[in-house]
Amino acid sequence: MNVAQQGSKTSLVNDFDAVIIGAGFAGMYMLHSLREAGFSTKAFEAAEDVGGVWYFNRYPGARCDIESIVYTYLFSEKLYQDWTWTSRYPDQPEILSYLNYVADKLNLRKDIQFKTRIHAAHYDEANENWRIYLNDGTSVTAKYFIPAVGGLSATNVPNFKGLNHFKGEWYHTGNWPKDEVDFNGKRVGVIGTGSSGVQVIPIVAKEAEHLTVFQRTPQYMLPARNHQLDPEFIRQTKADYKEIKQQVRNSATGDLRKSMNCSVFDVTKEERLQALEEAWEKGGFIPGFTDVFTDEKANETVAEFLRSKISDIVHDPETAEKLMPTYYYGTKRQVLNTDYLETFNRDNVTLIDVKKAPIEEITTTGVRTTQKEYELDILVFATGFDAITGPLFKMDIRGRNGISLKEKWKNGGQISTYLGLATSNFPNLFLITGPESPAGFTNNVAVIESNVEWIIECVKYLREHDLNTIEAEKEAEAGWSKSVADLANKTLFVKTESWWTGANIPGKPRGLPLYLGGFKKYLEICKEVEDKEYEGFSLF
Ligand code: N01
Repeated sequence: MNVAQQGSKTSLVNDFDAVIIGAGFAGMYMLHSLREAGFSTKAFEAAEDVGGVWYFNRYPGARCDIESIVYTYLFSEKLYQDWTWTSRYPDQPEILSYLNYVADKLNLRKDIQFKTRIHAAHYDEANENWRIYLNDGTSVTAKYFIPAVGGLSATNVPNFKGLNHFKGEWYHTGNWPKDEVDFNGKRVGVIGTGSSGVQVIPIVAKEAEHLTVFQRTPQYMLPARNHQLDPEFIRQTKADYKEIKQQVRNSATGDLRKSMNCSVFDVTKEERLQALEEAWEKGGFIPGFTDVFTDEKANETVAEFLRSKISDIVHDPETAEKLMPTYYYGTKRQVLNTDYLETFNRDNVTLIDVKKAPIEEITTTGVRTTQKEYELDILVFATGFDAITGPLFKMDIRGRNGISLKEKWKNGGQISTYLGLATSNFPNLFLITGPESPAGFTNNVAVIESNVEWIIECVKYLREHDLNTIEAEKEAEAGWSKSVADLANKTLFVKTESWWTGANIPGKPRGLPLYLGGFKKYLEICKEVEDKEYEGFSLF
């Protein structure tokens, strides 16, 4: 037991100054920072070890689509210099190794309790603390409660009739077993063609006797052109550490992506096509024209270019036609791929359009659509996540007067936060990559670092000023939520069904609770609030 010693007002004995949930990128950095600042801290993690989503998403082909040199902690030059990434886009085993390296270097595991789920956290107004309930029936108390659970950790297995009766094996990409799954000689079905499906499909196709892909919405495909990093590039990125950190923090997306800085229509058609061809050859995300996500006609120019690539690559015209997306380009999270379209030229791969012929049932031996039954030995759900709020709603989080976070945000569908970092009626609860933060549209590691650093400065301020509690004010929160919604409503993103808009989960309220003003602007706003001694928050 630790006695919270900050400030004369604090007489309560809490188990910890801070409790964190999760030991992924966010939880690990938060734990390190709180400890460095002298706060007694405990992290709880459901998995057996560190890694967060990179612990659970160990499906074949799992790879990050943000470049390794920035999908990494930048807060510590020593950590940066002592680790060497091997490829442009790091795969899951390498990211997990990296997080293990960090956990070792910073000696984090001694303050993480693994194999422990938190099912509830309740704010106690009398004691001004949080009581956090563990799955072993015990509970702990802390002044600060920090669910560092990310936005993409609550897996979504659609409620198909009959799944319980399926006699084969089935897996979700986001909760993949540690033991290798053997696809050799098997009839495999994959449902879902988002980032996860697009990565797992080419790998499974090479092993399985037959692969059936159940696609509801085709995606625009961008080639990753992943490659090994050469020693000179590695030497240079290490030498450029400070500039890279600076560039990330001055960017719109928290990475080194370049933007075109002009409208689609400021250049000629030839110039536009040349820029798109160059981007296609280079691989990675296409540098954004300023109006591509706000103007339908501008958007269509890029969409048309990407559709033409599908016809170029896929031999069978009928299959190519099924793979053609019609929604606004980029308004579902963009997908980088390696050999995805080429996979449909294989004889052992079949593409089924389940928008046309929806899945009716999982039978004991496979999947039945309204048109046909497909016999399968293994079924893979690449069906994504109950994103953004899902991981928080899995817990019973209650603030003042017993008000539940789920009720606050779900009734009327109104998610509301201040800066994506806090929400009124939930004192001393801090979010990392929370709803209404730039996460989801930004390199998440960059958002994590900025959120953690803001939180640390905040709790240090509270300690220095002998304050026990910080809480977002309702007016500030309403203002932030409105600005988030206003920015989103000017874009084409809100017109498409995606996990960003909540449309992937039946019955989930629609919206786009992510800040689209750009990472740099977000950092400036957060800094201003900090400089004005937490304007928009009540401190007491
Ligand atoms: O999930 P998704 P994901 N019947 O929601 C389909 C990050 N990530 O796991 O589009 C039939 O994108 C659904 O169809 P539709 C990244 O941010 C990153 O792939 O809703 N199909 C869709 O095709 C990413 O965006 C990396 O019509 C159903 C698919 O399942 C996010 O995680 C790798 C269905 C789900 O796609 C989520 O990606 C992996 C149903 N009932 C993930 N329900 C990298 O860094 C859903 N679908 C590369």
